[in-house]
Amino acid sequence: ERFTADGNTLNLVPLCKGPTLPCRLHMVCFLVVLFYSKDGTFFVFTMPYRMANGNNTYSQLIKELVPLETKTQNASLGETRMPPNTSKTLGPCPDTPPNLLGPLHVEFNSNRTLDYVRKEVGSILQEGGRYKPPDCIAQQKVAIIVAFRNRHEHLKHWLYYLHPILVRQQLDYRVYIINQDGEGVFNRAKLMNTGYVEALKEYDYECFVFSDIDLVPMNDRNLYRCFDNPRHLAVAMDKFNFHLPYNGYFGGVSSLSKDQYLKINGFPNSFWGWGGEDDDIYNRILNRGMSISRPDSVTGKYRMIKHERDLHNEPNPNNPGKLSQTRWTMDKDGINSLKYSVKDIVRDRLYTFITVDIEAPSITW
Ligand code: UD2
Ligand code: MN
Repeated sequence: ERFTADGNTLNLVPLCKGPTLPCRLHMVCFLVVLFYSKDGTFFVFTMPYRMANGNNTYSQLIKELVPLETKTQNASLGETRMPPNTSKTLGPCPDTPPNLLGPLHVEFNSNRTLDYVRKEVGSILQEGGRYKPPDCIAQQKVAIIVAFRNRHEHLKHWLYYLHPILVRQQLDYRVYIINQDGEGVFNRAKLMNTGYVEALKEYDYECFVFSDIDLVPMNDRNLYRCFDNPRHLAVAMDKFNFHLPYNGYFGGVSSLSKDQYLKINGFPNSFWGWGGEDDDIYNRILNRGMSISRPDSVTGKYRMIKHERDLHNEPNPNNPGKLSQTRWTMDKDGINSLKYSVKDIVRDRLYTFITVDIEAPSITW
């Protein structure tokens, strides 16, 4: 007797009629499957699906971080209570982080509050938006730096997606939101310079990732680390139909090691308003004999949160003309000429929020 039609009802458990041996075996198998799936080890079935379709839900994503969370707590307790030699037994994290998922489902329609994000991912982080792998020594110490003003709506989505990704990537990292004070003209590159200096005041970072607040990677194999050459990470954005808009494009998200950054004298401070600063950085890199490293266009996919141009970040008509001068300006306009003052530092669970006065002019063009 197998699964056969019995009148118009289907006999689904034909083997289980009374306490016979086949019946018991059947029940045991059923319970074993139930047990394993509850335990989270059912991944054999869910993983290929997620990897193929990028359809993992956020709760799945977070669930898989829970063992890390427990380890983090143990590790931090361990650090204070155990003798120091325990930390010496940690080996380096592997070149390829083992828990990456590949393609990710990213959408910005859900209502997410900062409190909700804090509840979801806050427990795996330390104050200031910091994480450090508990079970191995991270390959790089990375400061994630975001130029910011008045984009709290984007900040929530960005934190919601980025933290689990960065945790999976086994980085020793902290998130710095560099908030431009006042109503003057916005200056993305100068804010990034400011973030570089402020980050180095508190930790010995080797690598700096500079990101827009509205860009979320769609693949966690796009590593937020530094490479042999300055790296452009946002190579395939939805807004550019998942292609590079032009060969020398360096906008969105990039990473530079401390050495690479110093070699180009950091970023320009003089690009006020929208546009051009990323091209100047690109020129600086080529002028110093380096090239651009990039992920492939599948790994480098991004979604940008749709938005209007902000107030006081209008395109500056003076910026494009400056690009032919980079070779001569880059040595005197950069990290060596940076002037700003810190107004306030807030260490939230999800980020370090630094408000800075960068001596912004009001629009003069
Ligand atoms: C493009 C580049 C960006 C930069 C910019 C020109 C993409 C995806 N990005 O961005 O890297 O080169 O052109 O300057 O092509 N911001 C605020 N508040 C403001 C204004 C800007 O927080 O009032 C920050 C925020 O992080 C934002 C970033 O600056 O993501 C870039 O500004 P944008 O998003 O308005 O410019 P967009 O999308 O054209
Ligand atoms: Mn944008």
